[in-house]
Amino acid sequence: MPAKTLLSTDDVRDRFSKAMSAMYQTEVPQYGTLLELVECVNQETLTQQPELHRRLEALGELARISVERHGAIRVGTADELFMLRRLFAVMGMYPVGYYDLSEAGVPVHSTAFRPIKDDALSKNPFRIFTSLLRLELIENEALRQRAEAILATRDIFTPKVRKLIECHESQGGLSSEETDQFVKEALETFRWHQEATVDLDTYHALHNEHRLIADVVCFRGPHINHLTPRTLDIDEVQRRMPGVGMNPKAVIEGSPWRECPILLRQTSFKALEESIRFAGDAQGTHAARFGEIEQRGMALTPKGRALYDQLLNEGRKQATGLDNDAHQTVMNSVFAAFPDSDEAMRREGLAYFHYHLTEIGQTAKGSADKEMEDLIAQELVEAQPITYEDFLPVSAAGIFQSNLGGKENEAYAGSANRGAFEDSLGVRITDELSLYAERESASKAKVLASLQG
Ligand code: OOG
Ligand code: NI
Repeated sequence: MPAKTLLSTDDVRDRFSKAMSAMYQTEVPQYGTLLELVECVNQETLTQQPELHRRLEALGELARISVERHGAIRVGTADELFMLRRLFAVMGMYPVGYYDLSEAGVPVHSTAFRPIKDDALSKNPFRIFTSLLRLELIENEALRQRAEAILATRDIFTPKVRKLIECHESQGGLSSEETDQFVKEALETFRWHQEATVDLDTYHALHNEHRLIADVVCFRGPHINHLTPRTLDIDEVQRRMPGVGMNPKAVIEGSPWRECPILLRQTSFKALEESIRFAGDAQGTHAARFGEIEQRGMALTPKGRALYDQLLNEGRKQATGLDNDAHQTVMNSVFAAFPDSDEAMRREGLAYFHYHLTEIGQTAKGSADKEMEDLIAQELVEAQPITYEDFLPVSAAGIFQSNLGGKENEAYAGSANRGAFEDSLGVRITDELSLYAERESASKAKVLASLQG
């Protein structure tokens, strides 16, 4: 029998992300409207800004933007997280970054499953921000045990998806047909359910402790709670949202508009109140799902991030209670202290860059002993900013709170536990900063090696 042809994990991820986007469009029609708006603004932006077009093309990002999405889910137990890690590996998605959301008053900690290699990212950078509920942070012993008991009875995976995950692990991949089955079965885990698994009283008891606990515990599975397209002009999308019937949150989170965007700017529309049938036939509602958009910029070094955090906190203090226009004006003046050119950020070590030879550089030899800045000045080498591929949920806690409608619970803060999270996952988490730093230093080494000869 001829050997089976296996698809690359990139193809599996690409098929899955498209299927998930289609499912979410039928579940939340406003998401479809948001996709259209973002696509339209992106096309206009690329036409109006040829320099941005060139830059994205050079970064290998032009093609991926129209398929680029991130989603978010929340699970309840270590076993669920362990199995999800295996499920995402089928799609070439691995845990990157540890996020302690207790800092934002939310009883979860999280990672992002995402592709890691450059070619995988440029094919489809689909990411799923995945949070694990931390019942140990609930002080009410009886409530905690009730939540644990409820979670212990559910299985969020279909028997078929479990088989296909094992099949991927033993064969080293899936065939095209197996991939189609996998996509169909895996989607079941993330589907919305209009029926809760608990009665209304239990829902209220959990909801009173924290809305997110009810969201995780009371349903059959970890419904996808948003899917976020990437926009090239978030200010414009925010402006146009009311015109297509969407009510955006008050302000855009993150830095203000910049010539050279950094990290992430995000905004969203509020969670929908959806009707739910509870056990015992009671009707009620639950708000979980919302819409979000983001604009991505350069990945910052620890030095750049420290400056960003400092300015963001300062700006937020000054802008409390202002509308978006006034908020952005305040942020603009505060962020004037953050250099806004590739060159300045590179010289000051604020952002990560990918170095490569220019056409002249490719024919030049014997310049390897020069300083990188001299090679750039002589146009032998070019430095391109590296795009931030990760998340900032704690500095965008505004998104979290406005969508959870939530009270923050300060009692949760200060309880990061990366080790426990990794034990549940069953693997170590990759540190996101080390990925950017390695990419930068590998590109430098390659440039210098070619100039050696
Ligand atoms: C996840 C929120 C994190 C983002 O864009 O920072 C996130 C959640 O609400 O479960 O998606
Ligand atoms: Ni998000």
